[in-house]
Amino acid sequence: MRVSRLRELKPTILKIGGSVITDKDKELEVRMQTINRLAEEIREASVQNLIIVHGGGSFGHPLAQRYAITEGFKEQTQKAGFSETHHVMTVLNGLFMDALIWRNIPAVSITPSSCIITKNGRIQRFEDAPLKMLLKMGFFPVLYGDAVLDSKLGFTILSGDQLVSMLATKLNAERIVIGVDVDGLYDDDPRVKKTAKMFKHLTLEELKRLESKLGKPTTCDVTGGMFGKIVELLPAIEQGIPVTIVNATKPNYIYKVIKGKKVKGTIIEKE
Ligand code: IP8
Repeated sequence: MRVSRLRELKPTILKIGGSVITDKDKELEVRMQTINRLAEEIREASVQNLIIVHGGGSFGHPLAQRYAITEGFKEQTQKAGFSETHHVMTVLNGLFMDALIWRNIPAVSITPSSCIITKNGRIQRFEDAPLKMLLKMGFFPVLYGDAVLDSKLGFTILSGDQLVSMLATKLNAERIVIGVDVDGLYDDDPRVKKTAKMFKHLTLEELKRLESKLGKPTTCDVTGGMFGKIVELLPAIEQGIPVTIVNATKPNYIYKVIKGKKVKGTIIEKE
């Protein structure tokens, strides 16, 4: 079959937060059971045109913070830190890939640091041909937040959320699903404040008004936690791509949401 004649459906972009697949309180602590369960849910949902992006959790973030990778290249000692940060992300990605591939999911890992260059932390160049071809052929590309080269800073950290937003706008995605470790988007951190209220539905305008009130991260997260996540998604929402935020630590939530079924969570739409 000619590749040019293969499917051209709009993709769904699924982000699995680092706090779901790792224990953010313990460095390099993977939650393998959760990864296996999520892989099982993705297999059972058997959807087409899915791009998966995962975060760094207790793999990428502590190292990135220790070596100040986000701030850019200032001294030679950071070089080992850049390599280590990128390496631990490939290790976490490998564990995720194991879980997907051994379940016969045609997932293929795309290493962001090999196809993306940022400028002052924002994506400047992205070689998207392999990703587009993988999608056309029915593979599931899997990407992740990574330590990447930066044309102004030397290097920096690229969050999975900036990646999700860029992919969604570039490929005009059908929707974005964000799997986190809380039930949705709250007006305060629900793990700290019991009175925090969850939003079921928000329009772009409502979200912009709320921006300043969204919770700042309480554990080590060099890319801004929930606040950073949502701000990154604004361009995609502006383009009319809906975002659903759900609790991926709860069994079957990811399965249901990618199947298009209703689950508890926050939906953010342009209007
Ligand atoms: O967890 C950051 O990605 P995120 C990845 O999606 C690293 O913010 C290397 C810290």
